[in-house]
Amino acid sequence: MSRTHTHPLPWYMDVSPGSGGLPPRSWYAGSDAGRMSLNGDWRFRLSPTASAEDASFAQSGFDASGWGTVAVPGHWVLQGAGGAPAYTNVVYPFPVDPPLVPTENPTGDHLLTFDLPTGWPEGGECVLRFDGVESAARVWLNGEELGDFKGSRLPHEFAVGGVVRAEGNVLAVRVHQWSSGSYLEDQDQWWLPGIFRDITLLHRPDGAPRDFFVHAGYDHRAGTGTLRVECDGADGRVLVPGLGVDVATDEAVTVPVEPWTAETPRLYDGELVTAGERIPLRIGFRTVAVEDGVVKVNGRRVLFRGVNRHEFHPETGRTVDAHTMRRDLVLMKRHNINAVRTSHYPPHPAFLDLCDELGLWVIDECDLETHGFVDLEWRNNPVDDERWTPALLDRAARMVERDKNHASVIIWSLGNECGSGRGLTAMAEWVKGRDPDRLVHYEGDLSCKDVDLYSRMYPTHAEVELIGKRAEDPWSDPALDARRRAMPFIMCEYGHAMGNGPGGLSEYQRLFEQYERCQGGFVWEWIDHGIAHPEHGFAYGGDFGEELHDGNFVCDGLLFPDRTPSPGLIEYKKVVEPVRIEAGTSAGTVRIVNGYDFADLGHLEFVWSHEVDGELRASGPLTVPGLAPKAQTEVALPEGGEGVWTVRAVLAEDAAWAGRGHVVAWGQPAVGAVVPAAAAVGSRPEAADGGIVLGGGVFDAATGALVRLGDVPVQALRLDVWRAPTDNDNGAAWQPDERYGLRWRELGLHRMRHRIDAVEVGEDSLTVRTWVAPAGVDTGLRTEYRWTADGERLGLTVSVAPEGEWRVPLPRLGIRFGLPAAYGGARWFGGGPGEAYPDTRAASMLGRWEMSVDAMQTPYVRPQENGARADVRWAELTDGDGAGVRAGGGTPFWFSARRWTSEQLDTAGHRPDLVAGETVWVHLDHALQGIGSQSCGPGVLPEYRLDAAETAFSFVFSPVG
Ligand code: IPT
Repeated sequence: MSRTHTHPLPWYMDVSPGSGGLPPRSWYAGSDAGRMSLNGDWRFRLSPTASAEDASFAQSGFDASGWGTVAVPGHWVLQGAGGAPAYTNVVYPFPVDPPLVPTENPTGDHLLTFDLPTGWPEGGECVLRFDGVESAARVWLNGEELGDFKGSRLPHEFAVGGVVRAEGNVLAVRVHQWSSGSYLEDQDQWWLPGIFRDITLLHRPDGAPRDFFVHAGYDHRAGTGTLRVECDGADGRVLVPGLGVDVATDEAVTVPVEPWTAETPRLYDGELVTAGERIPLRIGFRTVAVEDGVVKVNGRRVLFRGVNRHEFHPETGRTVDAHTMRRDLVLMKRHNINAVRTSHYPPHPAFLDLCDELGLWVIDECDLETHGFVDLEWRNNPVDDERWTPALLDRAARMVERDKNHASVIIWSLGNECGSGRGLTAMAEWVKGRDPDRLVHYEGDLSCKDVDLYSRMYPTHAEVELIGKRAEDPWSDPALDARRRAMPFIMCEYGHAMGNGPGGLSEYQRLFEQYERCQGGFVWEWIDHGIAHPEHGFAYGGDFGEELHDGNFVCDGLLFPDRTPSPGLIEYKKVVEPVRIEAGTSAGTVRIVNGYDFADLGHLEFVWSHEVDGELRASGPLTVPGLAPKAQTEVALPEGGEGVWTVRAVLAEDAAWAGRGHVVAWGQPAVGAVVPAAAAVGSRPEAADGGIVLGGGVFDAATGALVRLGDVPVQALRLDVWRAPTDNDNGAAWQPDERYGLRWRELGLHRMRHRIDAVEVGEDSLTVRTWVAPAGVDTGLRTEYRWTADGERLGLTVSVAPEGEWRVPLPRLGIRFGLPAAYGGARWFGGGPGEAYPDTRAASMLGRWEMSVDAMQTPYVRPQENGARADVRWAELTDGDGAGVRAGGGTPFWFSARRWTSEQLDTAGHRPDLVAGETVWVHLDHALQGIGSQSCGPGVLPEYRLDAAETAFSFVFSPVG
């Protein structure tokens, strides 16, 4: 602990969790006891330091008319009330000297005057509840100090019955941005001080319970549920009309029930009736346990198709309204996500009500992270210092007590990235003692000594496979090793969704399906934390002038900040789809596999469609038996012949999260043969207009450059191997090797020179021989363009031979050319509708697609390579009249088009830096380097590496319209 501190420390710096508050209890909404929201506009004053010990503002009669206002709940730094957001991932934004914090400690004084509503009940007690304040608060009501607290994303309550009055109450809250608690809250996110969750005044009638604990297990053998509601501080009855249950509190009753699962979130409405209060209950019966080395719910192995969710809104930060919470969950359900880790703190409590209702497995994580100590070799880590243990236990209790009555919560997580230590052991022991019916998770201690499951972040596929076989490298202590080896395995984080990507999700999914120990994972993360910004569109680290920051590492979600799904989410939906639809063993059949853990297929309808060259020929319903979980069948498709057959599984009825007809899963059991474009040969090149004319093409005689195709001017058609590096190409600073984004730049692939060695006019061809290489090295690509024609059709074969030493893969291998801006309409037959790369192409559906070039862009918050379409047989770019150019391929190719160059994409820092120019730049790529997940995880798998090798590929161009 601190080498410098003097005694006594001010309250906000000492390690105690707080003083004056009530013990924690469960959170619930909707009882018949009176309540009053204290949300709204509060008077606000910001001071640059915490030293203002003058608490006169808390006294009745204080004149705050000169103060500004802030909205509560909210963060003052996002309301123009002073200060600014700051983003760091691991490093603390202040000198590390626990528990001391800087003198520059922004301090927000909040003041509200309120009257009790008419009809506020007499008698009983009153409780003032804070659902979340960052990072520490001291509270006065009517001049009387109630106490103080730390633990930003946890509830804190004070008894105020003796202080509150009918009229003219003055509630004063002093919030310090920095406190000893900040050392425990070093999560990878914006530092955002303020009263960011609700404040409520609650009436506690005489005879109301202090707390209650709903135990609702399910016996899958008997098909019964056992309900027992422990009640503290009152006796009462538990009523569940739908089950005919009417029992005393603390009494167990066993009845036949439908169990709760994330797939079938059956909740029974009930009521806890006490003399003083009637509390609505929503009861889900389920039992979670580790059996035979796997996590089972209701006796069955579950597979987590999860995401890590931070609370985030681009305007309001961690103040997330009810509509947005529901929207997150609806989006998750629509994308086949069945699990949430509440990284890295308990969410707004109402979020868990929605998880119960809509059906998500939840890992509820405690508000605890001390990651910044890693760079100090974990010296003075609070989780291994017993002086901090009371604060850790307080945090554990505030989470467990608050959230214990949720069916959706099946795992408690002690926190994130704290290293290891005695404090964590103490937390785990306390949690187990209080709630033996759930599992305990913590990833940061590889010994797994305190937990029920083995959890890792960002391991490679190869390591996951070893773990799946229970053949991982042994842990140093044999007893702990044996214990860990017998545990189930999850990845609490994987698939780092920063920028373009993540790649390699399908390969992980195969491992989860192959090894029962591998029970899935949680993609990092749900949403980009880009803050709405007038100049930058969405801001990230550094945009507010932070001294230390981690750039756009805060934008690594499956949703863009405005909650538009990114291609990563579309990919994840397909990879984790709960029904597999694939080619059957014999032609003309489709295999359907039910991959749900609990649900049969009764809630789905199946539809087939048949297309030829992208044109719909026929479609209709497909009868599929209501397969039990894990069962499969093969079904014959109707007669119909060649072409693309697509089968979709759609919701048969409206669900709470999507309407009837919503596509849950799809497959293309037959995709037809690839028909390469017929060769364009036979025409003779001729000299004309100072150039060379070959079929529909006009070339510059000196350089051999194509200048016109039919009526369409063409610019700078040539070999292109560069892409604006993605975040995954660049890799994270701590990645030891293979950071290709950097190595490509070192080699100079972004500044290739094209030397023309020969322009040869032949009998029926025009050949241009070139050397493509960066300055300063003798490594390059011998490149030959061979043009042929057949009437208006123009053929191009590009032959590439690498020479010299190529130690890096190529970003891409293809051609790029420019068309005038008018050619901004795209149509293609190939994969779509969205972006795809070699290792992110599961969701790419073969068909005919049409959209503007503008719509083909994926708006990553930090611009980077994007927008490729996979497996393209032909593509057209046309103007408003439908006239333009068509390109077909010898083999399917990758197609992208944009109104800026890769170089401009590369230099842009934010979306608004990309400005449409006079040219549409078209890329037709023979091959692309994969994406991987190296911005925080493993790189590109070997099969998706684009090594430089001798290659030839061809296209046929023809005019359209
Ligand atoms: C891991 C963190 O747990 C998570 O909060 C986030 O920072 C993520 O990485 C990357 O975005 S820790 C990392 C150093 C492996």
